[in-house]
Amino acid sequence: RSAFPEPIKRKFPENFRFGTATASYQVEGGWNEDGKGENIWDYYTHTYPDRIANQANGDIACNSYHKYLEDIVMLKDLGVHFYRFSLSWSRILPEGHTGKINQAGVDYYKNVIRALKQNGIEPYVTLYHWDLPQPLQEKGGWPNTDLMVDLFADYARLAFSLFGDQVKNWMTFNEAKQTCQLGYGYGVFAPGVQSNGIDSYKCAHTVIKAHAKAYHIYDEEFRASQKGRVSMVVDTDWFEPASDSDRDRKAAERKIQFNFGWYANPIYHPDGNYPQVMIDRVAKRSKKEGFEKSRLPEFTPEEIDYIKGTFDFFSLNTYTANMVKWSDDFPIGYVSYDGDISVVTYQDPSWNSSASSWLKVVPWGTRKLINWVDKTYNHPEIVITENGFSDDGELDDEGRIVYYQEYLSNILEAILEDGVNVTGYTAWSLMDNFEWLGGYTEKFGLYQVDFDDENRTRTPKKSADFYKKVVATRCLVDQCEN
Ligand code: GBH
Repeated sequence: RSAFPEPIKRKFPENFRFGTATASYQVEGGWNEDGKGENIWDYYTHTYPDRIANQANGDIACNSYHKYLEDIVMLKDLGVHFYRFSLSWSRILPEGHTGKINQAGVDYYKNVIRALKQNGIEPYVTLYHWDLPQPLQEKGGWPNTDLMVDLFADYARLAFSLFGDQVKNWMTFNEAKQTCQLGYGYGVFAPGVQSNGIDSYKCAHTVIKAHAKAYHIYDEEFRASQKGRVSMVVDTDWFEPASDSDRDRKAAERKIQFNFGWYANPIYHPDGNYPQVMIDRVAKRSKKEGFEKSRLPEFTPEEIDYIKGTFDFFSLNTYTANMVKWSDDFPIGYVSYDGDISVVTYQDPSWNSSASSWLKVVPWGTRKLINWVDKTYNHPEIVITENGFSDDGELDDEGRIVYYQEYLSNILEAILEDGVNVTGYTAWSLMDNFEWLGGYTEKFGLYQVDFDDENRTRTPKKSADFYKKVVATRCLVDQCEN
């Protein structure tokens, strides 16, 4: 036994990639410039301003449409390996279809991608981060499966052909559950349709098919020459059983299957299709409610085969955790996704909070989640495509540093001790931006943005310095000896 303790050396592996992320509507601004079409968030924030904190919108946001070179200087300073951003569909296709291409929009993204590459930063591109062209919403939007699968596939093909020589990591959809359940279920996100447990299921069905079609297009038309990777981002909280009882454990599993398996199973599970518990429960409740068939659409066996396996790596967004308690089935009467699940969730009052009501600091939950994903989906390569913390935007952002330190530490333990294949991490967000219903009141940035200043001046926070050190050393604070 040595008289001295072993030096601590807990490093992220050599091939591990660090990045940071934003999304088009949240940062670009330039909402009607140079031929961009209107999208559902433009329409929603302009038509229902009271639904957003301080009646804010993304008309100007961080003005990245004009200031992208400054953003890239920030990325370069952080030393990140990649930048995850999204394309604004209606900037490229103002009417949503490929019959009309907006060259200025194409040029904008070509410029962004070129500048990133020149600075040694890999572009990770999301095709859809919630900003559907408004003309497509007027034709029914995502619940209109027949319309949307092909239109999305056309858009994806165009993006691969325009940018795929430079872009090697593609994500089709970001967190489709937010689009479907918040946008077409509860109706709190754009487009504001309230059809809980009906259109929200149709929306998901469309998105999953559209993703699969885009993946096959990449496979058949682009993979050989472009040699990139395609994935779909699925998000979830970790769900911890409220007790060791069988019932609470069953409830927590049911919750994660509805919340996450809904999208992940058809694509990432070796058997494909929706989770069986979801198929059974929605069918049973639909029948009791008097529907002729299940509100959950069915995939044919051919569709199940076509969809399963349409990924090159697993993209996972996660921020927080919830406790889950068993409940008897909610009474029949109000048709809803929540009734289909019938569990009770809550967050422990002892968990540290953030500026967002839903976001509590629960780092151990992320370690459990990535282990669950690893086990459930047969050990895929996992890239954490979003993780982060909100506050009021202060430069001395100790809360964010603690969050990143603790979450990254748990991810590192999952890699080194549990053997989970996590190969990348993405901090949400590069800079403060338009936080959807929260407007500019919940700040997630490593960089502060002054939204009262016409210049949208960016200033690094303390956490930017912290993240920069982690990226450079592959080590967390006090976990390596120098
Ligand atoms: C991500 O969603 C998004 O991808 C990103 O755009 C966003 O900025 C980031 O997280 C931070 O929120 O109480 O009805 O308003 C994370 C999942 C979904 C969590 C929406 C908060 C609020 C629902 N988020 N949810 S509601």
